[in-house]
Amino acid sequence: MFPLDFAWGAGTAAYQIEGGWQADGKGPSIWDTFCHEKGRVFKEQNGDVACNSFELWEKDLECIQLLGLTHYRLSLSWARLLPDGTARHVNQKGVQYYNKVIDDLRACNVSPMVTLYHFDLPQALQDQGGWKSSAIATYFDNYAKFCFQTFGDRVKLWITINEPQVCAKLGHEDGIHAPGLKEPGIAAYLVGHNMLRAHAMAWHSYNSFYRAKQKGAVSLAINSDWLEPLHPDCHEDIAATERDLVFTLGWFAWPVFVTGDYPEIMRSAIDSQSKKLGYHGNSRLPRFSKDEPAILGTADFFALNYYTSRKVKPGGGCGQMCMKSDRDAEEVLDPSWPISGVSWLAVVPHGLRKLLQYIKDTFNNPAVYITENGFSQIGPLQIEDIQRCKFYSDTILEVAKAIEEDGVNVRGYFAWSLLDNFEWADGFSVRFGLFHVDFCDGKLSRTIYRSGREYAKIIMKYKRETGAQ
Ligand code: GBH
Repeated sequence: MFPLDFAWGAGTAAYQIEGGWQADGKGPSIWDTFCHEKGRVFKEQNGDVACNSFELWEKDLECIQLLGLTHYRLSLSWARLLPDGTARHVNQKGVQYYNKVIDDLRACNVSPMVTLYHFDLPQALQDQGGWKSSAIATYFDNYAKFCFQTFGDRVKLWITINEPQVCAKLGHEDGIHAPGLKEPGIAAYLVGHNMLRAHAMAWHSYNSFYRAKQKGAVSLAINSDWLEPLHPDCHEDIAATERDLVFTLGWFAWPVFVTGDYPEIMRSAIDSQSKKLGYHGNSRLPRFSKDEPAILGTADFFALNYYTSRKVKPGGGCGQMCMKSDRDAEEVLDPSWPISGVSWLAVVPHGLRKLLQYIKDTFNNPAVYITENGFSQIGPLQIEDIQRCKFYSDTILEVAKAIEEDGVNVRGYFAWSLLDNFEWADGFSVRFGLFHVDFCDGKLSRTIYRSGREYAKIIMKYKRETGAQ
């Protein structure tokens, strides 16, 4: 049984749904720039229009109500609110848009969970070095304070940064996300570091200036696959799994929840690779300064994005300086796991239960929100998406077991995503929505998938059993 006040949600992100990339005074973000360059995204698609939620928000609200969600997770476009990234100039049209979204949600008895940063840095700040620059933490903190001040009377659940690991690695090591940098083995650690500093500063600002009055909670959303040794009895595989977990989950969760610093295994792996490759100088993994706000304790709950699982063995290095070599862990799929529409998403619902248990044991039994979990389709449209129905019912059953049998303090579950949307480098070819969006019909009509109807039933059953509204 899910506890009273359990959050039943679905999520979206500004760049993936809003469109209106230049509407009403919005400044450009790194995703605008990235998509407008040749060869970056599937078929050169972009989020200029996407689901046009900037104009069609009320259609989204209808979808939210049809599902019966208690919570909706959205992200704010930094450059829509502060076009050059700084509070020197506030775009009131942007403020009005989000005020309306938040007020409409509340009028329908749906609580907003708001992400401040979901991959879309204002281009003006990228031009000053972006996440690689130390100054970004203060810019982010100012933006966060502006949002707490402006929306915090009505928003009680905040995510500062979504998936810092993905921004750092895909954006600055692999170059397949904006800003498209390929600086292997160095930039990602620097970016991750500045994201942790930025997150911590924003949490401290909330704690000092807003918490007493607004009484909300702030965290950062950490993505992790569940990882287990390829051969459960093989010591090398066990050690590789531990390293891999530390380089994904531990990189951000360890500093925030356990010690205020990176896991020792991570630093020693990086430093020993540096030595091996003859790289001299400071550790490529930066150190936190004692003069800055502490990182430890800067999360009021654990926000987890879970999609899939992997088996792990040593290896996978690139022979040069890169994160893969540092990590020395190769991930493989278990042939028994079905694959969804995209190759990386093997369907492993029980991996979520195991990961939740691991989080409970490792991070001192925190309150957990599953802030993303979902299933993708490609190829011909199937409104009767039977596979995705099974994915959701199996996964939600695993969450129930984690709560009832393992005693994990899970407080909410957010399906990804409310709508089919702009799936980053995959453009519109990959569909995660509970609602289909027709990107060809000019009206961007939203149509509920069978999985949307099934999710609505699960929520309705919960409401009936608990008497929740
Ligand atoms: C989430 O990340 C994002 O927060 C969300 O915006 C997105 O829509 C959703 O996933 C669905 O993808 O292409 O083989 O290099 C989930 C973590 C990390 C999973 C990057 C996919 C790419 C693997 N993602 N990973 S690959």
